[in-house]
Amino acid sequence: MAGRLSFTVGFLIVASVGLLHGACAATTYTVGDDLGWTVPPNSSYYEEWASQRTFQIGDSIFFNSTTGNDHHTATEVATREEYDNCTKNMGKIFDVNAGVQFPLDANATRYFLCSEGTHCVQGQKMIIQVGDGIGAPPSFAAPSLAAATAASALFFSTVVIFFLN
Ligand SMILES: *[C@@H]1O[C@H](CO)[C@@H](O)[C@H](O)[C@H]1NC(C)=O
Ligand SMILES: *[C@@H]1O[C@H](CO)[C@@H](O)[C@H](O)[C@H]1NC(C)=O
Ligand SMILES: *[C@@H]1O[C@H](CO)[C@@H](O)[C@H](O)[C@H]1NC(C)=O
Ligand SMILES: *[C@@H]1O[C@H](CO)[C@@H](O)[C@H](O)[C@H]1NC(C)=O
Ligand SMILES: [Cu+2]
Repeated sequence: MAGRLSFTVGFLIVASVGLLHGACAATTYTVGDDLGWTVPPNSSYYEEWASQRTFQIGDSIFFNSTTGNDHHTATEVATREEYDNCTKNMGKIFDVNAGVQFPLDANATRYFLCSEGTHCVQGQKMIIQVGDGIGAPPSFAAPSLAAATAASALFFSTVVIFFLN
């Protein structure tokens, strides 16, 4: 009887430790930690930062740029080639001076850069491998389409205003 009870209690403890561990597994990483998201001291800074961490589904990355007067963006581009090229005006562009968070919602390899001036060329860029890194981020297509729609809406309203004047 006593043996059975302690077995049950032991099982419950193991089960709740397992649950706690599961609950703690989702982590929000502040990109660059105390440095935040800015022009780094060397061009491999953020790639090193990311390679020292293990990202998994459920985690988030938070871009914070509060120091200095420089303006920064967190731009996600679709391919390694665009990343290597520091391609601008593609993908999702977020003004990060208020901070922006990206949920890592699927195993994928994701490419982020700052599209201000030469910041990307100076190393303000980062590759995030989520899990096994296989596959495209599912959140990529829809928001970039929405951004394209917004851009063309802006273009057409500009054209309309031009003709009205
Ligand atoms: C880049 O800077 C960081 C922080 O100062 C340093 O830890 C790292 O070794 C540097 N990497 C290179 C390649 O110089
Ligand atoms: C961004 O970083 C600064 C400096 O470390 C900190 O004071 C601020 O609270 C952070 N902002 C957010 C929204 O976390
Ligand atoms: C990257 O740059 C190379 C060389 O300038 C160019 O040929 C290529 O089309 C660019 N690719 C992208 C995706 O921007
Ligand atoms: C994501 O990758 C990890 C390996 O890092 C793997 O254990 C897991 O099953 C993968 N999840 C999905 C949904 O593919
Ligand atoms: Cu920047």
